[in-house]
Amino acid sequence: MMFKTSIALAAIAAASQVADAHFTFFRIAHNGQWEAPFRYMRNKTSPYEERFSLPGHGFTTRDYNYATVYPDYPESVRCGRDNIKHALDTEVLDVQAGDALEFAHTRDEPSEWTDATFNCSSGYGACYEGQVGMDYNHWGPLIVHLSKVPEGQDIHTYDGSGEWIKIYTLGLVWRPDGASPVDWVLYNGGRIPGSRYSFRIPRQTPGGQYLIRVAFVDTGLKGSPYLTQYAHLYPSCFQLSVQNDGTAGALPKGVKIPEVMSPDSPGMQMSQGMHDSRKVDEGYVYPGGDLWDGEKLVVDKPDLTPVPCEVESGC
Ligand SMILES: *[C@@H]1O[C@H](CO)[C@@H](O)[C@H](O)[C@H]1NC(C)=O
Ligand SMILES: *[C@@H]1O[C@H](CO)[C@@H](O)[C@H](O)[C@H]1NC(C)=O
Ligand SMILES: [Cu+2]
Repeated sequence: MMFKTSIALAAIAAASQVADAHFTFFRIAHNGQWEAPFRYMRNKTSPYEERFSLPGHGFTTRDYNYATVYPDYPESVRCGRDNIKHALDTEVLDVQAGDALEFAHTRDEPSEWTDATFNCSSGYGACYEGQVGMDYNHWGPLIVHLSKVPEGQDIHTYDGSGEWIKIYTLGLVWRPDGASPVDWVLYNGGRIPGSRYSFRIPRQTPGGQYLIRVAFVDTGLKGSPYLTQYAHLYPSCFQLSVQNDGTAGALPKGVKIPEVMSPDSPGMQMSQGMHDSRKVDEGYVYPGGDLWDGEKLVVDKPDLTPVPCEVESGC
C-alpha cells in the first residue's frame, strides 16, 4: 500500500504545506439538498499561528486545510482555527429533530476554489474532476457530535467548551479475504468514497441551539515517535437551531473536546498492524466517546462480521 508507514506519512507531512495534501469540510446538506459553501459553518482563519509546533514539520503556521492536533489551541481542536471570531457572522440552520444531514469536503485550499469547484453533477457537494480532490487520502473514521448551547449563552458566542454527544460514526468494514481487510469506508482504497452517506439527528434531540461538529480522525500510530502519535484532526462546526415537535427525550452525558481527543483516549491511536489495514486492534472502539442512538449511549465499536470482498470495489 502506498504511504502506509509512519516514515512515509512523516515525509509527506514534512513536504507540506503542499496544496491538496489535506482537506476541509466546508458544506452541509439538509434533507439531501446542499446549502451554499460555507453557509451555516463557522469559518476558520488562514494562515494562522498555532501554539504547537508539529515535530518534524517545524512550523506553527497552518493553512486552511491543514490538520489540527490535540496540543493545538482547544478552540482549533473543537471547531477549527479561530472559529469563534467567525461565529457572529455565521447564520443558523433551522432543522427538525429527525432530519437528515451530510457534509462535503474538498482537498483544494479556498484560494483555489472557483464556481466550477461546486458546479458539477457529482452529488457529493463538490466536484472531483480535474484538480479538485474528493478522495480522503487518510485512514480513520468520520465522527459527528452535537453540543447544546448552555443555558444563558448564545450560539454566536458559544465556544464549545460544554459537553459533546456523538451521534454518527462512519468507520470501517471488515473484509478478511481482501488485500486490505480493514476497509475504511471513506478511504475507499484511495479513491473517492463509493457513495454518499447521510445520518439523522436523533428524533429525541431536545429543541434548542446546537453546534454540530464533523471531524475526520486521521488516526495516530501507537508507539510511534512523537510525530505520529497525534491523530490529525479535520474538524468543522455548523450552527443549528433544532425544533422538536413532541418527540424530545433527554440528552445523555457528553464528552469534552479536546480532552476526548488526547492520544491516550480510546480510538485515537492504532497499532502498526491496524494502520496497515491488516487487523483490527483488540478492544478498538471509535474515537469521540460513546454513540447516542436517541435512547441510550452505546459503545461505538466496529461491526466485525466478515463482509466479502467484491472484486469491483478492488478491495
Ligand atoms: C472563509 O475563509 C476563507 C479563507 O480565509 C475565505 O477564502 C472565504 O472567503 C471565507 N468564507 C466566508 C464565507 O467568509
Ligand atoms: C452552475 O451551472 C449552471 C448551469 O450552467 C449555472 O446556471 C449556475 O449559475 C452555476 N452555478 C455556480 C455556483 O456556478
Ligand atoms: Cu493529512
